[in-house]
Amino acid sequence: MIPLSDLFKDYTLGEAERRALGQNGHLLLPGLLTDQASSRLVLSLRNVVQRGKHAVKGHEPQRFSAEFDDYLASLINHPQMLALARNILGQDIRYDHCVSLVRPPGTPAMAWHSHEYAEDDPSLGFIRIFFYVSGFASDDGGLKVVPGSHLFRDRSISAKNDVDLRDDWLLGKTHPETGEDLNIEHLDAPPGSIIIMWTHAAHGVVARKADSTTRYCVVYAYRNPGRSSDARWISEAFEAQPPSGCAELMPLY
Ligand SMILES: O=C(O)CCC(=O)C(=O)O
Ligand SMILES: [Fe+2]
Repeated sequence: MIPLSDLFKDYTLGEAERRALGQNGHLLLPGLLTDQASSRLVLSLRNVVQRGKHAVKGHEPQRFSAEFDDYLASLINHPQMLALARNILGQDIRYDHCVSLVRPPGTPAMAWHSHEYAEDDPSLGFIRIFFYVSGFASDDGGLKVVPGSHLFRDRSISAKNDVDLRDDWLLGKTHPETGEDLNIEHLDAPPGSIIIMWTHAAHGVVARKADSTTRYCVVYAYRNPGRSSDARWISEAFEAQPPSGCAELMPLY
C-alpha cells in the first residue's frame, strides 16, 4: 500500500471559481500540486514512458496510464481528487481515463480540437483535470484555449493552426453568455499547476522547443454517468479488479 499524502496545497474552488470555469471552459490553479506529489508524478510518468516502449496496441501505457503505475492508480480516488471533481460535477461521478501527456524537447504542436460527451444533454458534465507538473510557457509546450467554446458542446472542432481556427470555426461566433467575440488565449502555467477543463472546450498545444526540457503532464477525467464515452479508456481487467475503493467510480452508466 502506498501511504496517502496531500496532492494539493490549500486552494479555493467556490462560487466565483465555478462561475469562471462555467464561463471560460477552463480554470487554471497555479502551482497547486505539493512538491512531494510533483516529484512522485515525474517518477510515475517516466515509468509509463518506459513501459510504453513495449506497448501492446489497444492497451498502451500512455492511454491507460493508471493501469501501468500504482501511484497513478492510487490517485483515481484520492480524497482531494474526488472532492475537486465532485465540487464541479456533483456527487454522482465516474472515472473515465488517465492519460500521460509527456512532451520531450522538440515535440510538435497539437492541432486545435475538442472532445465528445453527451452533446444532446448539457446536464451531463465531463471534466479533465490536467496535472501540469513541470508547467509550460505560452510558446513552449503550452496549452491554448478559446474561452466560451465549450458552451457550443461541439465535438467536431478542428483546425490545424490559429489562422485556420479564426477563419473557420471562430468566424462570427460570440460567447453565448457575454456576447463578446470568441478569442484564442495562449496560457502560461508555472510548475505544479492544475488546469480543469470541460471536455468540449476547443484546445490545442504549441510545440515544445528543441532546447527545452521534457514537459511532464498527466490528465484524469471524470464525468456524470448517463451516456457512453468514447474516451473511456479502462480495460476489462482493470474494471473487473479496480484499485481499492474505486469500484463505484468504474461503471459506464
Ligand atoms: O498535452 C496537452 O497539454 C493537452 C493534450 C490534449 O489535447 C488532451 O489531452 O486532450
Ligand atoms: Fe485534447
